[in-house]
Amino acid sequence: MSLQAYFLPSTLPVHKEGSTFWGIPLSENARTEFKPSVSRSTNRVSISLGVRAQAAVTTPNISRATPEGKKTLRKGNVVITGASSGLGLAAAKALAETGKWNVVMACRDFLKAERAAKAAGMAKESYTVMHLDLASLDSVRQFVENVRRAGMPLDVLVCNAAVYFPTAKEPTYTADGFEMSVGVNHLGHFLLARELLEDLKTSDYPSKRLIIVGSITGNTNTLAGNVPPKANLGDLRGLAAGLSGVNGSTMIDGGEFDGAKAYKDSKVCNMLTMQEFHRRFHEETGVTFASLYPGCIATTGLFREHIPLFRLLFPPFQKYITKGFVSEHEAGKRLAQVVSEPSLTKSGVYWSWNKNSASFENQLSQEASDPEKAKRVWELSEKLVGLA
Ligand code: LMG
Ligand code: NDP
Ligand code: PMR
Repeated sequence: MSLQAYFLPSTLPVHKEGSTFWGIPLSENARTEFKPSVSRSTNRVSISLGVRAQAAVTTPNISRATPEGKKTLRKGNVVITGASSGLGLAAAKALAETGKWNVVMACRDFLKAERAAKAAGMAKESYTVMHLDLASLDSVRQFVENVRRAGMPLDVLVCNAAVYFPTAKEPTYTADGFEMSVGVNHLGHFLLARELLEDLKTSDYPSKRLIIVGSITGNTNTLAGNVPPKANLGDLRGLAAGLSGVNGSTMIDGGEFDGAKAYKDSKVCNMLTMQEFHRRFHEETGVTFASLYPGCIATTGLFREHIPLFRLLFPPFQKYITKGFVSEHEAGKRLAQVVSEPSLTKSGVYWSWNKNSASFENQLSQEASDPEKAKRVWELSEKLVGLA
C-alpha cells in the first residue's frame, strides 16, 4: 500500500510512460430524440516512488498578470474518471490540447492510463494520473483524500467511467458487494461526486461543473432505448436491499440478473443523480450539473465483453443504418465542450448533438426525469455508500 502509486503529478521527476435519423432529431429544429411510435480489477500498480504527491504539487495562481497588465485565467483542474480509453481519453486529450486545463486522469489501471496519454500525444505538463477504482468505496475515499492532499483547487469533475457486461450469465460484484455495473457506474460515482462537491464548492474558478455521462439507451423515449432489455428501475426494491443478491436481487428493480439491463439502469441512475444534484445544490453552490449523450461511439472498449460478431457489425450498423455513429475524437470534443464551453453553463441539462454537431438540450424519458424516483435513488444510494 505504501508504494502504491495512486498519484503521479506529471511535474514529478519520475519516469513516465508514458445525421442522423434515429436517436437524434429528424428535423433541423427538432429538440427531442426520435420518439418511437410505440408509445410508451482493480489493477493497482506498484511503483517504487519515494515521493508522495502532496509534497510536489503547488496550487496554481488564481490569475497571472500578462505583460500588458491583463489578467488571464489560471489553468482549470478537471478530474475525469475512466480517462484511460474511449470517451474519457478523447476528452482528456481535447482539453489538454487547449493549454487551459490540467487533466487529472482518474483510472483503475495506472500504467494503461500513462501509456494512453502518451500514445494520444498529450503533453506531460497537461495531465496527472491518479489511481481510482470505482469498484471499491475505499478506493473512492482514498482518491478523494489524494485530491485534497494534492492541494490543487478542483474546478470540474467528470463521471465518465463505466462497465458493460452484455453477455454475462452471472453477476459479478464490487469490493463492497454491489452488482458490478450499477456498483461502478452509479454507486462509485455517487460517493465520488458527493465527496468532491465539497471541493468544487471551494474552488474560485468562474464556471465550476459536475458532469455525469448518460446515454440514449437508458431513455425509453427513443428507439435505441426500446431495444430490449429496456431500462426500468421499478420500485427500487433491489437497490433498497443492496444489490448483493442476498435478501434481494442484484437488479435495481428486483428482477433476474441481466447485464445489459443493469448497464441501462445504471445510466438512468446517472441521469437522475445529475438532476437531483441540480435541485439540491445548484442554487447554493453555483455549480453547473449536467449530463450528456455524446453519440454512439461504437468503437470503444465499452463493448469489449460483447461477442465478436457484435463488435464487427455494430460500428457499420451505427454508421450506415442508424447514422448515430460518432468517432472517439468527435465525442471527446463534445464532452470537452460540456466541461469548458462558456455557452454550456446551464445546470440540470442533458446535452445531445444534432447531425450538424450542434449541441441542444435534450428531453429525458419519463423515468429518467422523475423527481420522486431521483429522490429515492439518492436516499437509497446514500445508505449504500455510507453517507446516511
Ligand atoms: C440483447 O439483444 C441481448 O439479448 C442482451 O444479451 C444484450 O446483448 C442486449 O442491448 C444489448 O441485446 C437485443 C436484441 C434486440 O438484439 C439484437 O441486437 C439482435 C439483432 C438481430 C439482427 C441480426 C441481423 C443480422 C444481419 C446482419 C446485417 C449486417 C448489417 C451490418 C451493417 C452493414 C452496413 C453496410 O433485438 C430486437 O429487439 C430486435 C429489434 C428489431 C429491430 C429491427 C430494426 C431493423 C434494423 C435492421 C438492422 C440490422 C442490422 C443488425 C446489426 C447488428 C448490430 C446489433
Ligand atoms: P471505455 O470502455 O472505452 O471507457 C470506460 C472507462 O472506464 C475505461 O477507462 C475504464 O478503464 C474505466 N473503468 C471501468 N471500470 C472502472 C473502475 N472500476 N474504476 C475506474 N475506472 C473504470 O468506454 P466508453 O468510452 O465508451 O465509455 C465512457 C462513457 O461513455 C461511459 O459512461 C458510457 O456509459 C458512456 N457512453 C458510451 C457510449 C458509446 O457508444 N460507447 C454511448 C453513450 C454513453 P480501463 O481502461 O482500465 O478499462
Ligand atoms: Mg443500439 C435508432 C438508433 C440507435 C441508436 C442511436 C443506438 C445507439 N442504437 C440504435 C438502434 C438499434 N440498436 C437497433 C434498431 C437495434 C436492434 C438491431 C440496436 C441494437 C443494439 C444492441 C444489441 N444497440 C446496442 C446494443 C448494445 O449492446 C449497445 C447497448 O445497449 O449498450 C448498452 C447498443 C447501443 N445502441 C446505441 C448505443 C449508444 C449503444 C451503446 C452504448 C450506450 O448506451 O452506452
